[in-house]
Amino acid sequence: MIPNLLSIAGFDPSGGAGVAADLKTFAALECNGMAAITALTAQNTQGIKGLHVPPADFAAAQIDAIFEDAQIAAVKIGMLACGAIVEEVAARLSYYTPPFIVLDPVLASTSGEALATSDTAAAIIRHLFPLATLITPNIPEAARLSGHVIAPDAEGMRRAASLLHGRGAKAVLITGGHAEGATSDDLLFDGESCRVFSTPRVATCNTHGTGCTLSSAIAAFLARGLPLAEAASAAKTYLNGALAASGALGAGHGPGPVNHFHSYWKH
Ligand code: PXL
Repeated sequence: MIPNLLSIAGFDPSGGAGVAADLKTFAALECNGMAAITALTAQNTQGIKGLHVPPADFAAAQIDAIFEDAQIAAVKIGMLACGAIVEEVAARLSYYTPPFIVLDPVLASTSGEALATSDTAAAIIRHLFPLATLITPNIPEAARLSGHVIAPDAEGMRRAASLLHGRGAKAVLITGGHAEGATSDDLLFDGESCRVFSTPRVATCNTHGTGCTLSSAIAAFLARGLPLAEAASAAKTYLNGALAASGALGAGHGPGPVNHFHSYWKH
């Protein structure tokens, strides 16, 4: 059976980030995608123009509609917009207990615009850290969630992972896109050991939605039966290919999307 995956995230009309990126990633990795939308953004590749957040009980109603009808193999969580939605999502997932939950703790857009109210980070730590199989913060998100300054280097990433594990996350993948160097290194810490996944850094400005794509790819590989470290490694390889092929897409004037279907689209 093809696994069903659920993305709980925001909508980006330019298709580069949020549920659109998640659904493309699920499809490219041979999973059947579904989505519960927690926020509508008005945005293009150049920035966010507006934000509409539905009532938290409407986010919950979408999640109920899916779980009442389908067997879900894994959930990916992205933008949640406010503490009330975090609490509803946590309550619904505690009730339905899907096998895997990959949490990308989105607090701001790639260009730094706020995508969540100030109560969101604390609510994520309190209500979602205990439920998540894995959290996938980048360095700025790890700094916000840990309350510490995190150096954008290997030592800083190790410290961030340990701090967030100490705050209740079962496993932490700190993504290294914001660090520097010839390689992009992601660090996985499961409370016992650390592993680093390294790919050559791709020289492109088409990095919109990379965090969404990586976390969705990990959810897809977990649903397909890979152990956590193998799923993180395979997801990084997939994202690297999507970044390397992103130049073929001319989606706007700002930082564009990655090419999710790079291994299928040959013409
Ligand atoms: O990349 C983070 C992100 C997540 N979700 C939505 C977004 C963005 C960044 O712009 O728009 C909906």
